[in-house]
Amino acid sequence: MSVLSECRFYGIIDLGYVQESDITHVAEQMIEGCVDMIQLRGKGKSLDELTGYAARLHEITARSSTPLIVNDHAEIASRVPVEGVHVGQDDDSIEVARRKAGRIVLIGKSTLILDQALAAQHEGADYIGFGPIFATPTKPDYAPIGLADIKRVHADVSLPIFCIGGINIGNLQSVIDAGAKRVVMVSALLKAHSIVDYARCATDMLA
Ligand code: TZP
Ligand code: MG
Repeated sequence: MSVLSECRFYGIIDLGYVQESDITHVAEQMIEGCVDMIQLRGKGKSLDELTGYAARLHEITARSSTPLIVNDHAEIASRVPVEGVHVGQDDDSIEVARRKAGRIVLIGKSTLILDQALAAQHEGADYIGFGPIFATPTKPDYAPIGLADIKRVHADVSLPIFCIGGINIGNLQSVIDAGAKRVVMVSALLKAHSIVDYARCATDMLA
């Protein structure tokens, strides 16, 4: 598995943007573009559906040892050899997610403010998402937090921190300049004319 500490660019395959029939092709393009880590996010999909998608994706990601993380449902990790699970503030606790996975996996947690980031570290997360930094159609109900706290969260939290939310190639430099070392992209990457080229550009900027 790629070492989490070396992962800088995290791509999410969100089924709100990608047809189920395209997920493996999208994963292949992300990997060709040097995405370090991939998440499967499928709001509203059943556990059985997501388990099937995760199994298909893992056949692809395993070839390049790209960690595959599943969103929300730790049970999937007990059925498919994914490398990790991502939970939000309203999902299972990290302890419960670890129990449901039933084996050692990476667990990431979404955080919106510094206190949540510190709490996630205390709770035993392996990494955190921090944001939404900018307004995003992918999570429209959340107010963006802006760039101001990025330096502070990096000073106070020792886990890998992935800034997320409304990030694209056009604003990525401002996020890096604000102190980010790692970012997540969803819609910008998935809607790119060439996922491969877009990912390569982002990974170059984060190198
Ligand atoms: N968590 C915080 S913002 C966000 C998630 C899942 C959505 C990010 O999506 P996009 O399209 O990169 O703004
Ligand atoms: Mg969630």
